[in-house]
Amino acid sequence: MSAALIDAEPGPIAIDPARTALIVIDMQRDFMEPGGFGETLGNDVSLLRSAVEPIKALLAGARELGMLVIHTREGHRPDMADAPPAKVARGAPSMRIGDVGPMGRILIRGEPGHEIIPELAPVPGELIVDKPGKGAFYATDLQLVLVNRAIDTLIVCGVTTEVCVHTTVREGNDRGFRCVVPADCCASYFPEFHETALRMVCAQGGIFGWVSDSGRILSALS
Ligand code: C5J
Repeated sequence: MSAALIDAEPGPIAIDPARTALIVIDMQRDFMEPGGFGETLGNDVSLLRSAVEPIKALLAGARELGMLVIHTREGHRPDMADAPPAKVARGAPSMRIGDVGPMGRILIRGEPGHEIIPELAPVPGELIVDKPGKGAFYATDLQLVLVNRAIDTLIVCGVTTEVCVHTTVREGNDRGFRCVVPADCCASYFPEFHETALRMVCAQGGIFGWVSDSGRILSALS
């Protein structure tokens, strides 16, 4: 299909689906399920569930159109060589990164907790970007992948809104990508942070990008 006009804040944005990537951030068991990284930090992981069905719908629409779909996972090498000591030492969690929990070692690649939840599992051909930080561009090949595919627009969703989604949007915006955030496809352990983070994206004429939702994006793409 040619250009699609998405209703969004602060105003509509025309996208070319062939030059748009859907980036699903960190929908991993470690953030979504009891016993993972998110819960060790004292969070109620059930607050993130609201994003699952809207992301599933957006994924289905993107797959139908043949859009580029990229999933990210936050985590570290088993030897933790890429885990900054300052990150591992941070706070007073019940278990630290690398400790053994009910879903294997916390936030470590290859462990069950590091996997994307089954409802949103990547299908063959979709890219997975493993990242050691909060932003999906930092210490990954994401920018190279996007440039090689002539992508100019990113639809960025996942968890959590104010941490990894926001960091990725900021990184993408600085690299010249137009970033659209579907509000209902993001979630936070802190609902007030979710709301504020979304407002920050589209304030000041869209200082970091656009905010829309799965329904408006899917109707533009249909
Ligand atoms: C966090 C993330 N919240 N994926 N990671 O530590 O947002």
